[in-house]
Amino acid sequence: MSAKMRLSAPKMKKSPKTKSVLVLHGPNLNLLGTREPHLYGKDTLAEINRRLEARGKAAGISVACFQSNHEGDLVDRIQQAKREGVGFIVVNPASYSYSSVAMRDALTAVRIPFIEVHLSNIHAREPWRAHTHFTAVAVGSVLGLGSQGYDLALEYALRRLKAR
Ligand code: CA2
Repeated sequence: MSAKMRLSAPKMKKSPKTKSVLVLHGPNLNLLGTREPHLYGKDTLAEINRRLEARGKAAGISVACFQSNHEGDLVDRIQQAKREGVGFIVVNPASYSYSSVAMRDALTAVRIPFIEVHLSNIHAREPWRAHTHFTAVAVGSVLGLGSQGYDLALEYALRRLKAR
C-alpha cells in the first residue's frame, strides 16, 4: 500500500452506541424524594433521570437510566452495556458500594470507564461508609453534591465521548 493510500484511508467510525451513557442506580434509590430528604435531597429518581436523558439528547448522546434493588440485575445490565457498546457509565451503587464485589468485577470486566456518584458525602458519615469497592477502579468520584452530582458526572462523560 502506498503512503498516499494509507493517508487517505477513511477513519474508522465509532458505532453510535459508543456515544451513549448508562446511568445506574443501586438499591433503595427508587425511594428518592419520598423519604430522608435531609440526607438525599428532594428530587425523585424520575426527575433526575428525565433531566439526565434531556441533557444527553441536547448533546446528541443517548442516556439510558436503570435502577434495581437486585445485585444480579445490576450485573446483567453492566454486561448488557458492553454488548450494546455503551461508552461511559455513571453509577451510584448505594449500599452495594460496601458489599458488591460482583458489580465491581462486572465493571472491571467490561472495561467501560465509569464515575461513582454518591448524593451524600460518605466521608462525613459513619466511618464504614467511607471505603467503597468502586473508588479504586473508577475514573473518579462525585460525593456530597446531592443530585447535582449526577449532572456533573454526565457533563464529564459527554465531553469525553465527544472528544473521541
Ligand atoms: O449518598 C449516596 O448516594 C449513597 O450511595 C446512598 C446509599 C448509602 O448506603 C450510601 O452510603 C451513600 C443509600 C441509598 C438509599 O436511598 C434512599 C433514598 C431515599 C430514602 C431512603 C433511602
